[in-house]
Amino acid sequence: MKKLVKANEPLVTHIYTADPSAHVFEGKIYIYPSHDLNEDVESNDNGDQYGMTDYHILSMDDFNSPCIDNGEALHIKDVPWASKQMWAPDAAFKNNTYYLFFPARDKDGIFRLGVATSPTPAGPFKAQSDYIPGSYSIDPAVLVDDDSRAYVYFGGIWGGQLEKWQTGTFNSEGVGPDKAAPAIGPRVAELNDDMFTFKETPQEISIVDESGNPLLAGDEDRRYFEGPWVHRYNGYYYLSYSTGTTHYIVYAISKDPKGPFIYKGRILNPVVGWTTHHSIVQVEGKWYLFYHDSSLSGGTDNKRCVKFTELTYNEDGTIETIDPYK
Ligand code: FUB
Repeated sequence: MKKLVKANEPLVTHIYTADPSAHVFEGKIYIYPSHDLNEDVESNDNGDQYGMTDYHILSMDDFNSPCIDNGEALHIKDVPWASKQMWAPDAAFKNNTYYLFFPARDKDGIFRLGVATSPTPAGPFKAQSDYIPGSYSIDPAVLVDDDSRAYVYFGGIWGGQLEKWQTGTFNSEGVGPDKAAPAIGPRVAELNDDMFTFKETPQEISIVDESGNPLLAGDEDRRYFEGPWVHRYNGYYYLSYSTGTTHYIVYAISKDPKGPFIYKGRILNPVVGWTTHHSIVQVEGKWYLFYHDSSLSGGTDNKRCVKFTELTYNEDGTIETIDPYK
């Protein structure tokens, strides 16, 4: 008998999983995670310890069912342009097709974003022969809006290389701004109808405080680090992300999918392990946070496990902060 899923417990324990992007497709819950390798690598700020080579898609009929591993959905050997490090993916449905968006390093060691397609949500997925032209950095998250326009949000500093793209082209010597200067923001680009190409040059998203001032690079409790996710609630776009060095998942809201976004608060307190990464999904009228920690490996940064918990909105549209261990 397969074990039923429980809140705040690993969805699966036979493999390490991270960076969960959850969606409801065809009446079931599908989770698109990274597949962490069971290997011992010393951690560094470049993220070399995250050497993933494939994706496995998880699914469950509902929150009273077992979580199924649907097997290998895409391997790096079948991605002609990629060399290593298949990091946080996401999926979207449009044109009667499922699209898997994923980052990996190209043959020059530069992170790019790729797309793969499948007629079914669990795959297997077939990769496009090249990465999205003009794409860079990591952690793509795709929002298909009510009007069917699709936007990809992406980017991460440090190992995610955003510091090296501040001029619009790759500068291997690029460093982050001074602490008192505006922080580097995530990027957004609308996708063309084919979902394989950008409709425009990616724009930097501005995240501001309640007075309209940009969050500063030294404001590590609030500034953007990596792992964007955008969902809609009550007419607002909610952009949530990891603060990296301070290990929070926080959020900011806007009436416009491209921002500026106004910082609102914390969604998730720090988890076991260095990274924190999440997604937010509505299932049968309730809202859920999918996240990961390193509890399954006793705290090893690159051996993580995906979990979920319920997420609560207050009447004013703010989100209650979740403590994952209380
Ligand atoms: O899983 C590799 C990287 O770690 C992801 O791309 C980041 O968001 C962080 O979770």
